Amino acid sequence: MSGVLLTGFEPFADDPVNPSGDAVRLAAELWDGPETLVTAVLPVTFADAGVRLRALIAEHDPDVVLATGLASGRSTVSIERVAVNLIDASIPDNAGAQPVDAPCVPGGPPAWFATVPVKAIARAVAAAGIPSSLSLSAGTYVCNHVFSNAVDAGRRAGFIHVPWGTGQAPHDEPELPVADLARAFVIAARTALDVHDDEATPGGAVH
Ligand code: PCA
Repeated sequence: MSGVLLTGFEPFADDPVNPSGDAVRLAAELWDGPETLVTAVLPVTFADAGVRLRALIAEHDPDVVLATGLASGRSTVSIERVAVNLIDASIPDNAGAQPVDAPCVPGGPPAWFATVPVKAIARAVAAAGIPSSLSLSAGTYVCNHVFSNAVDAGRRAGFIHVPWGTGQAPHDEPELPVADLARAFVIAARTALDVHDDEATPGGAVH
């Protein structure tokens, strides 16, 4: 197909909701093409999440794969730049597995860069009035595992971490409206389809 595979995640860590899954469902309603947008909500398990993503890629043959997940505590829509080939789970996944120091993709490289235009996406999201930033680590849990598999699958692939949706945060973590998260996903998908060469603007950090 010509288009985008957009994924979010189910709830995990005993939380009743996951804003990434909610926003992906809403993004499917907002999308007005012309390319196809296929959405899915992935399980938060090391055994199944990467396998399911690769099956969706094989089934739909998308040009772009955008995976998304919750990063509790972050205040911006974070466009991830680096997938590291490392699982080191600080909490059990939804199947009770807690692998330590295992590769996401056995035999793969130490890390991959996102292959979508991360700076163009971050700027386009911010231009829509939604707080956005670049991030250098997607962690070593299931999100990074899916990000690694997405890039390794050879598509233009990226990962977006989001804050809690408004009214969802279990403590006093930062929140953004789920409608804004969904809009950010639509903008990211549109930008990833349209922009092939990323912007050469400073986006790094001193530390
Ligand atoms: N966030 C977790 C896994 C699922 C999700 O939404 C993570 O950042 O790895």
